[in-house]
Amino acid sequence: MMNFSFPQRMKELRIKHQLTQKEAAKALGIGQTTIANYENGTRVPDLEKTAEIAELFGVSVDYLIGREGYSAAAEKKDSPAQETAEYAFEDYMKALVDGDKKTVRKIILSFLRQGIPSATIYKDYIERSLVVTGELWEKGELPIWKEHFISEISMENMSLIKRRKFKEAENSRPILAVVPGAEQHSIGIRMISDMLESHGYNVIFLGSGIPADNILQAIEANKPRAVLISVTMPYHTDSAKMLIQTIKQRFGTKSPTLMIGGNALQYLQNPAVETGADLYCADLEGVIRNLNRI
Ligand code: B12
Repeated sequence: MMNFSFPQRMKELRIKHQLTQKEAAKALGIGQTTIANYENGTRVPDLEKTAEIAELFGVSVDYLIGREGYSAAAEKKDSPAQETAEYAFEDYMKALVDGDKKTVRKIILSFLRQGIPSATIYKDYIERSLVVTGELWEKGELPIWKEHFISEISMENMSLIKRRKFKEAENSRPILAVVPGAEQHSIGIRMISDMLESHGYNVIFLGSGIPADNILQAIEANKPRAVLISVTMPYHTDSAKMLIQTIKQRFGTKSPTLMIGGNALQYLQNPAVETGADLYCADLEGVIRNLNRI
C-alpha cells in the first residue's frame, strides 16, 4: 500500500508558494472550505482537480499524492518543480542582467501559473527591474547593448502575459497610444496600453518613431476618443508640445482628448497647461478616471 500523503503535501506546497487557503482556492476555482478539507484529509480532489493542483504547484501528480519523494520531483531535468520554485525579485533581476531569457520566461510562467495578477508582475517585476537597469546603466555597470537586450526581453514577456491573460478588447471607439518625436522610451506607455486592454478598452498602440503626419493619419483613420502621449526624457517634452499643437490645428474642436503622461513631466508644475494637452495623467487609474468622464 502506498503512502497517501496528499493532505500534508497539499498544505506544504501551498505554504511553500506563500498562498493563503483563499488564494489557492481562487487559483483553482474552488471554495476555501474545499482547500481546508483537502488539507485536513476529509476530502480528496477528483482526477482533473488533482492534475490542476499539481500544475499549480509545479510538481508531478505522483509527488502530490505521495508516490514520489521531493528530491526526485525537483531534480527531474526541466521539471515544472524547478519552474515554480519561489522566485524573488533578485532572481528575476539576476536572470535579466545575465541576459538569461529562458530563466526570465520560466519565472514569468511560474507567476502566471500561481495566479499572480498581471498588474503585479508588470509593476513589481518588469517596471521595477527596468528602474534598476537604469541605475546600473548610470553607474556604468551595464553597457547600452545590454540595456537594449533587457528592454527587448521585458517587452517579449509583456506580450507573453498579454497572450495568456487578457480578454478580447471591446469593439468600442479606440484609444491611440503614441510616443512623440525622437523619444524612444515606449515601455511605460505600452504597459499602460496593455493594462487598459486588460480592462477591456480597445487600444491602438503605435509606440515610438512615428512621424507626426502619420499620427494625424492614424487619428483620421481610427477616430480615437483619446490619444495618450508619453514622454520619458525632459529633452523630448517639446516634441510632445509640437505633436499636440499639430493635432489641435488639424482637428480643431473635433480633436480627440489628448492625455499626456510619463516621467519627463514630473519636473513641470502643470504638465497639461505647459504642453497644451487636455489632461495630464500620472498612471492607469488617472487614465481610466478621465476616460469615464469624457
Ligand atoms: C529601457 C530604457 C531604455 C530603452 C528603451 C526601450 C523602449 N522601447 O522603451 C533604450 C535602450 C532604447 C533606451 C535608450 C536611451 N535611454 Co533609456 N532608459 C530605459 C530605462 C532603463 C527604463 C525605462 C522603462 O522602460 N521603464 C519601465 C516603465 C514601465 O516605466 P515608465 O517608463 O516610468 O512608465 C510608467 C510611468 O511613468 C507611467 N507612464 C509612462 N508614460 C505614460 C503615459 C501616460 C499617458 C500615462 C498615463 C502614464 C505613463 O506609466 C508607466 C507604467 O507604470 C530607464 C531607467 C528609468 N529609471 O526609467 C532609462 C532612462 C529613461 N534612459 C535614459 C537615457 C539617458 C537614454 C539614452 C539617451 C541613452 C541610453 N541609456 O541608451 C537613450 C535615449 C533614447 C531616446 N532618444 O529616447 C535616462 C533618461 C535621463 C533623463 N531624465 O533624461 C534613464 C532615466 C536612465 C538613467 N538612469 O539615466 N533607454
